[in-house]
Amino acid sequence: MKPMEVTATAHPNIALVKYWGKRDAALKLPAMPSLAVTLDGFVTRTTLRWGARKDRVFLDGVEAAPGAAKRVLDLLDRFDPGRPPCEVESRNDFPTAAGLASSSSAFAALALAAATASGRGLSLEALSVLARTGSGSACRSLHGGFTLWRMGVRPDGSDCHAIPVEAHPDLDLRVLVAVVDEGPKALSSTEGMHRTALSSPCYPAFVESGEPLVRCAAEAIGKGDLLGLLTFMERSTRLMLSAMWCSEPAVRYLKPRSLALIDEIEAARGEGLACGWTLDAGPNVKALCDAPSAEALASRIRRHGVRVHVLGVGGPARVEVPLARP
Ligand code: 2P0
Repeated sequence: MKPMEVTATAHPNIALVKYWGKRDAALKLPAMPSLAVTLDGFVTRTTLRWGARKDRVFLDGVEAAPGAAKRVLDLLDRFDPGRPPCEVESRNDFPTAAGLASSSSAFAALALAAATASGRGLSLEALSVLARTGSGSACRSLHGGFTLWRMGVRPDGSDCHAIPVEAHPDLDLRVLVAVVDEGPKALSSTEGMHRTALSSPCYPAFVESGEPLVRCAAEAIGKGDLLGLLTFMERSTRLMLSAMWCSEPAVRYLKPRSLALIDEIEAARGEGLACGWTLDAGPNVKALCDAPSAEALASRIRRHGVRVHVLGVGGPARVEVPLARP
């Protein structure tokens, strides 16, 4: 068989209504629906050699530890159980495993590269299902813009994938990523959400909030109602953080500076900027705002001594077309 090399890119996505807990850990089926925005500016670029000498995985230039490599190779097996040996090289242009959704773009790019290299003509929905089995939130990064991850009802997860959410043309959002700490987190999302689901008395309240908050947030996006969207995003975030904190032992990713930034963003809103905050599985704070507020908000956040990335809404995952040789 002739070796084939494919390169795919994907952007990470940030949840506006959160996923934190599974109803089926092996298939990565969530216990709640979620809604996210894909970010431009940050990108994962993955090259897959389908038909190499042996299986090898490199993440950001370094050979992956056996656990991480297995997660990658297991996904390739799902595309083709009889596949040839493969080499994977994946690079992020932003910090990995720091609560910046790096696994969402990594597994979306890998799934797209694998679909192309294996020659399987898959619908975007089927691709989203397969990306999900690599990392849950990856199913939302195949699309650009806003996406809704449906829970689905089938036990095999074949209807549990992301779908696009149409945004009002006037909704011109910016996402500010304030980097409080870019080191890898001590507790993985997979373990943190498992512990939360098993031990937190606040977890049921968070799970119940998912469906109505997704519906309200999707409506707000369709109407271009930014203030409504910010309200639903902050509510979902607070419910997730409460569920995390009430776990045994507590799941806590926040740092004092994260709280100072929340204060700053709320103060800016009090003074008239259209903005709100969210956090994920890490101490880094993300602020959502309209385009005209972005620079003023970024400079307020920088006063706290943190680096800020000002990002827009990103496009879908893509296969890079190789340049024709002369
Ligand atoms: C989300 N996060 O909705 C939530 C909010 C973090 C906080 O999805 O176990 O890497 O691979 O499905 O997708 C991070 O968890 O976890 C995440 P797995 P994933 O974006």
